[in-house]
Amino acid sequence: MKTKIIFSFIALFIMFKANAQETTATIKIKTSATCDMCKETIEKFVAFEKGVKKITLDVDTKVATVVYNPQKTTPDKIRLAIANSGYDADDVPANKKAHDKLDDCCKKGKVCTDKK
Ligand SMILES: [Cu+2]
Repeated sequence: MKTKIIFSFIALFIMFKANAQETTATIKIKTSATCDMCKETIEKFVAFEKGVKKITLDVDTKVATVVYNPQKTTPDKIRLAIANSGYDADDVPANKKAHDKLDDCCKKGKVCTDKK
């Protein structure tokens, strides 16, 4: 009897989880990325963020399109993750320490056209 109850709880939990994973939302975040290296840095960093399913950054427009699970993360958290990778994200300024570690050409105010 007890195990039956536990099993139905587990089944419910799995169903709930499966449902939760299906919900996705998409946001576009303007970043301070300037080249393909910036793109790689941001994409790699944010891809590991909890709840983020997919991130693609368009270098030309500097806009990152992020597909995420709204039950696991929020746009604010994603912006913060981008900021922590060293780049501005909408109105969230880049984390200074992370920004200082970036390659010279990827720093704010610089443009590295040769690395494209
Ligand atoms: Cu760069």
